[in-house]
Amino acid sequence: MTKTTKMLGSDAILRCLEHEGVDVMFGIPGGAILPTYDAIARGTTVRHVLARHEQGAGHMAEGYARASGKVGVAMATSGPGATNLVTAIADAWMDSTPLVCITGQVRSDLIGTDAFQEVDITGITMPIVKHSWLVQDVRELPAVMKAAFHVARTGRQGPVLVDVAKDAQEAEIDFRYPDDVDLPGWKPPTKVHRPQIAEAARAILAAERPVIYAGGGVLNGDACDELRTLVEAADLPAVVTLMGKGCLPDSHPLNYGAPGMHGSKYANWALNKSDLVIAVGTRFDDRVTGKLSAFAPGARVIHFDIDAAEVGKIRHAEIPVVGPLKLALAELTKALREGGKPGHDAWLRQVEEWRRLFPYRYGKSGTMLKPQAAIEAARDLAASRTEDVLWTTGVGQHQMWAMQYVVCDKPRSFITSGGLGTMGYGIPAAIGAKAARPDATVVCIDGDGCFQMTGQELATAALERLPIVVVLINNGWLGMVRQWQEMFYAERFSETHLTHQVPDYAQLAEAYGCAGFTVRDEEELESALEAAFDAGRTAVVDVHCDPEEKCFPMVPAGAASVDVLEAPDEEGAIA
Ligand SMILES: Cc1ncc(C[n+]2csc(CCOP(=O)(O)OP(=O)(O)O)c2C)c(N)n1
Repeated sequence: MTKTTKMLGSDAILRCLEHEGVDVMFGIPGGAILPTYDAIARGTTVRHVLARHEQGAGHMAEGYARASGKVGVAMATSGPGATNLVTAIADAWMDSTPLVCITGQVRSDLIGTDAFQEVDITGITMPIVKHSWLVQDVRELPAVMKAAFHVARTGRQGPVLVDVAKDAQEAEIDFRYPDDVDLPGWKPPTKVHRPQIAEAARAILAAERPVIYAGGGVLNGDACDELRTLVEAADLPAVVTLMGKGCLPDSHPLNYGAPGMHGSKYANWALNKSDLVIAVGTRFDDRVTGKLSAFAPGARVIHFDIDAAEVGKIRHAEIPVVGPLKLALAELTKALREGGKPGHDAWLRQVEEWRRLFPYRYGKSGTMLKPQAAIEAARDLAASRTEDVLWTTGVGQHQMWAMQYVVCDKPRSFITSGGLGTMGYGIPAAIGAKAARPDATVVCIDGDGCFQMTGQELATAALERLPIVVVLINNGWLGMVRQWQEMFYAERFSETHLTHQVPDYAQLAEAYGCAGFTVRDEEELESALEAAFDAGRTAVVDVHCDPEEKCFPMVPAGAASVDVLEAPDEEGAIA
């Protein structure tokens, strides 16, 4: 008989986290989770980072997970604490980010009575978790916690929820952490089907215009080295989605960057004019495909994914390959090497020519600083100081400009909210990333609208000594919405004006114990950024930017993604 130790359920939760190798968790206490916070006071090796809002705690756990490759842990109380976590859980669900969220629940005899701070959080989150548990019997806790981590990190990763009744936290248990999980219904694939690999290799060797379309699954599947080897072995041009950024070095000559609504014309053309799309860990999101019936009309599709449910969900795959990407890509490279040299040189020259003809560009004239220039300056300054930079973003124009202009040559160096598009993601995700990788320089490219959703987490960054640099692209507007109103709603700017001045972000930063800088023109930019990078504490650089600058290229919603609107030329004409 293996040894057990008598303890309270609350202590058992922490022992489970320790067994899982968790070093940091993020949360806020409250009534129903108080016993577990009391256990934290009794002692644990897990560092607890006190957030200012549970949404922040959730995004911190996400940032931690994406920066480290480990499971992120967030903790909250019942009722409003739990509902405040919902946005982060949904975000993690959409972007396949592994999270274990632990919430306190009211006492089991009160469940269903509309007790104070009771919500059915397992019910509320049902469609946005991989799995959830409501623990009312303390004896279930160790197996549930073991299963929670297993489900979050295996197969297609994602969030799980463990809701623990207060009396279960207070009850005594003979604790032993199980060695194995017993989940007969959860069997993610561990192998790939060899004949499918052989067919994929034949298709690639026969193709005239093949293109790799790589997504966030490559990062989650730890298959970045294998992707690079494949790309180089078969000279395959690759486009990489927003969520995949960094899975292949941005500066690799065969990396053509992001396709989609604000991707380059050359990436969209490479994808749409190909005769073979090799999709790897990506899900044919509507922001990439545009009008689906017009997407890559002449292409056959090979679709590699760990999740069988993704294959054929949006676009039929002639050659489906379900299994771990690391293994699948390695096998594919082997098969290709045995099959001879692919002959698509003319296609490679064509794609390269498109890149030469249609680079990302923006007009530099005008009196106000261009947001792209601010991002380029932050990128160049960061690169001149260290190779270990992690970028996070909010959601909006600044996010798309960050995608276009930041260069990420390492996996897990670009952390953003893709699927849910959650404004306010950037600052807390940066704090979580800093907790995961304390030696890295963590820079959040944020928007002024986004900043105001989760900016209170600057207090967390300051007091928990998790210094980040926030480069605030302050255009005084909810810029991305303004852009749509200008282009598609006859310039009726309905409820999108924020102003550059309120709040005064530099003063706000100082009020939170951070360094604050305001940049009103180009001359001030470099010195302010330098001072922020050198501050030795969290710093906010409030960069007042041109409110009228629009994000191009752009594929209007519902248009074919081959029909890319380029930035206006110097005469102002949109091509
Ligand atoms: C929580 C949330 N609310 C609303 C939106 C819709 N939305 C998308 S981008 C955007 C504007 C973002 O403004 P800002 O942070 O200033 O960034 P900018 O586009 O100006 O760079 C809004 C309101 C959203 N994505 N998320």
